[in-house]
Amino acid sequence: MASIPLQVTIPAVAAVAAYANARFLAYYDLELLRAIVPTVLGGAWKRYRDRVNLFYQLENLATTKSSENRVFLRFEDRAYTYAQAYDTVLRYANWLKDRRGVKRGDLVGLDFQNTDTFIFLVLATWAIGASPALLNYNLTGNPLIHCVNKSTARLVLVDPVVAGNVSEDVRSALGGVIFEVVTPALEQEMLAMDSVRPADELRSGFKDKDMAMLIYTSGTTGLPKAAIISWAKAATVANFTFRWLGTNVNDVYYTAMPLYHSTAMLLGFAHTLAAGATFAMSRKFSTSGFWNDVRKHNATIIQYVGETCRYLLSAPPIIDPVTGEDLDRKHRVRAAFGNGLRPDVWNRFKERFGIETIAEFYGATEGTFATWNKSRNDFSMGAVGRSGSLYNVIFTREVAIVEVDHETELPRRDPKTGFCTRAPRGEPGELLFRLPPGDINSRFQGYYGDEESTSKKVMRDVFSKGDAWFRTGDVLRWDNENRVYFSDRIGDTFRWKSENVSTAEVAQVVGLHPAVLECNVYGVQVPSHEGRAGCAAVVLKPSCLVQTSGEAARAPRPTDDTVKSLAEHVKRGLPKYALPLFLRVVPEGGLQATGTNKQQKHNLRSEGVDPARTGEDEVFWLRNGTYVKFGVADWKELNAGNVKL
Ligand SMILES: *[C@@H]1O[C@H](CO)[C@@H](O)[C@H](O)[C@H]1NC(C)=O
Ligand SMILES: *[C@@H]1O[C@H](CO)[C@@H](O)[C@H](O)[C@H]1NC(C)=O
Ligand SMILES: *[C@@H]1O[C@H](CO)[C@@H](O)[C@H](O)[C@H]1NC(C)=O
Ligand SMILES: *[C@@H]1O[C@H](CO)[C@@H](O)[C@H](O)[C@H]1NC(C)=O
Ligand SMILES: *[C@@H]1O[C@H](CO)[C@@H](O)[C@H](O)[C@H]1NC(C)=O
Ligand SMILES: *[C@@H]1O[C@H](CO)[C@@H](O)[C@H](O)[C@H]1NC(C)=O
Ligand SMILES: *[C@@H]1O[C@H](CO)[C@@H](O)[C@H](O)[C@H]1NC(C)=O
Ligand SMILES: CC(=O)N[C@H]1CO[C@H](CO)[C@@H](O)[C@@H]1O
Repeated sequence: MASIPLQVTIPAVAAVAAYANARFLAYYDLELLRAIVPTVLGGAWKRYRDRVNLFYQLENLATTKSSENRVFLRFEDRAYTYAQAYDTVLRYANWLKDRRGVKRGDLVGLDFQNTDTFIFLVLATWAIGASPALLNYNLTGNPLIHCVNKSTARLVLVDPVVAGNVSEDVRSALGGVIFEVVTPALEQEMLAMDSVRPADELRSGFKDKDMAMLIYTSGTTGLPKAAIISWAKAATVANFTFRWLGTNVNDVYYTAMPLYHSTAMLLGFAHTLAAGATFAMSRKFSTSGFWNDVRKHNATIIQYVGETCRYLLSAPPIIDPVTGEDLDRKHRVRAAFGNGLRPDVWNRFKERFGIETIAEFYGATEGTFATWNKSRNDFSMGAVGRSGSLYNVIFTREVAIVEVDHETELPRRDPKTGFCTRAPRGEPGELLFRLPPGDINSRFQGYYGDEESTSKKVMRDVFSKGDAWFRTGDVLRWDNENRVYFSDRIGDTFRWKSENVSTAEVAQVVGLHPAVLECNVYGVQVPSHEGRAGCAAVVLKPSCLVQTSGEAARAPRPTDDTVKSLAEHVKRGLPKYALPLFLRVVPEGGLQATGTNKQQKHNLRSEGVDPARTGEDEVFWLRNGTYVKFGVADWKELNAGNVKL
């Protein structure tokens, strides 16, 4: 598996070098090694020179002749060179320090959509040895109170566009915190500060494991958790990814994913900074605006997450209003980089938009490792990682896929030995990463001020007494050809007829049906049945719906043919126990997603198929081999125990 320990030590590099002479070195290994070795050595050099702070990367680029006039940032109609951005950052830093009393080691809350100001403020906090806490701008009320409180920030700077989300109840619940909207007038005040470089002392003495920033996990259930992103993690992820993708100074990296999340912040922004390239962004994602912005900024690399590519695929082609030309392939994008691209979208996306390379990675914000695959063909379509034998030799020590107990949602322990068992090749299991048992913190910094959540991610005595491993909560399969596939999130897999059903794998099959634009699969409780029955919530192509002209806002109704062919399709593609017994047709935009376009399941799951809770949506169930309407009478029959599924 192509796994990148975020703190590989020099001895590991030496080991790698030794293996590099061996005959069995595969091409993918070489590609990865070319990225890893300089990253590791670069990290050691930074530590040695007391320069772990990413501010120094901006400074180097801004004060070197060959790069100072290169464009660093593009946003809307504005562009800043490295030198201009550096000048602005120094002024903002001095404002934070002198006018707001922010000190070395403090946290500053930033509640922003993607803007140039947001980027400058992140760099400005680093410039004075402080760290930003990146708040999800969409949060309001209790979740926002919780996130700000957890961060311990005394100052929260707010984007004027989202100021409405910081309501009076938030301000009064957090009496000691100052919320300040960054109006154009306030920005003028910041810009009027002197452009003096804050002293090195403010940034000196920080260690690899110290916090660069706080990023909140989107927390599909419960309140967000504040993951500590260390300097080592930020720099290693950034440096490894730019080397692996081959990002160079002429590249323009474009993202519309929110910068408060690690994907855009680390794999987008920090990546571009490490490469010394140009970073372009949009305020937020919009299906209709995406390609126009890509063209406007001359982007060469685009970033996607989750269902982003599916949304882009489902949109009609953009036609040039003047020439009538189809603009789908009119761009300079050479690579799409991200995570969560489903196999059913992979090829269609590449073909329609003419994109040569898809680079898919897997990793969690708070995780300690990641896996990578860059693909120009479809051999590994849908795989999140691929590696050669070299990696397997070195990293089977560091990585394990273990059998899971789906009742307790924990890795299963052998009743006799008390230890966990590695899943056989090709079988799904939870992905674990080894941690140094005596010094967990050096590799996994955990959640800020949240011992309990932190310790839940660490498992001890897994294969032997005293060892320690990081739990990803993700179920993966690692096949005999060394391809790694994402199977499911733990907790999403459900039990039916004594079998374990992976929702992600079922969704992949359903998603391949031509009528399906988007699909979300989950298990629902049905009266008088053990376990959970599969339910697929789908958004269908308009051409597969009964046209009900005149009637506004009616629930979409699939045609009989569509429903029939969906039943045939799932029966062909899935084992009997995994068939979605229920089909819920939702209107476009009806499937909830996070700010990074990742699907959410919990609401759908709790609504189940009770007609009182599914609203206007039409629900079907599989009877005698085909989908038929499911209604109140059927629900009553189920409740009365008259139906066996
Ligand atoms: C990351 O790359 C930059 C630019 O090549 C380099 O200056 C820096 O030392 C590297 N940092 C780490 C931690 O590898
Ligand atoms: C928060 O602000 C954004 C941007 O104005 C808006 O789209 C969103 O609906 C707001 N959220 C709430 C819960 O009001
Ligand atoms: C903030 O956190 C502190 C310490 O965990 C807690 O005592 C306090 O109740 C929290 N305040 C709010 C408003 O949630
Ligand atoms: C994009 O490229 C075109 C053609 O070379 C050029 O005219 C335009 O100025 C470029 N736009 C930006 C934002 O660099
Ligand atoms: C399903 O998961 C349970 C609990 O982890 C396990 O005991 C059982 O063997 C699994 N069943 C199959 C068919 O894999
Ligand atoms: C933002 O909040 C609004 C209101 O709570 C919600 O409808 C919307 O889905 C949220 N958007 C994102 C991207 O989280
Ligand atoms: C299924 O087929 C059987 C036999 O043809 C029939 O008796 C039964 O009513 C059918 N069930 C449904 C739900 O259509
Ligand atoms: C980096 C990496 O592992 N890339 C591989 C991803 O998968 C494709 C197809 O198998 C390979 O060609 C890449 O080398």
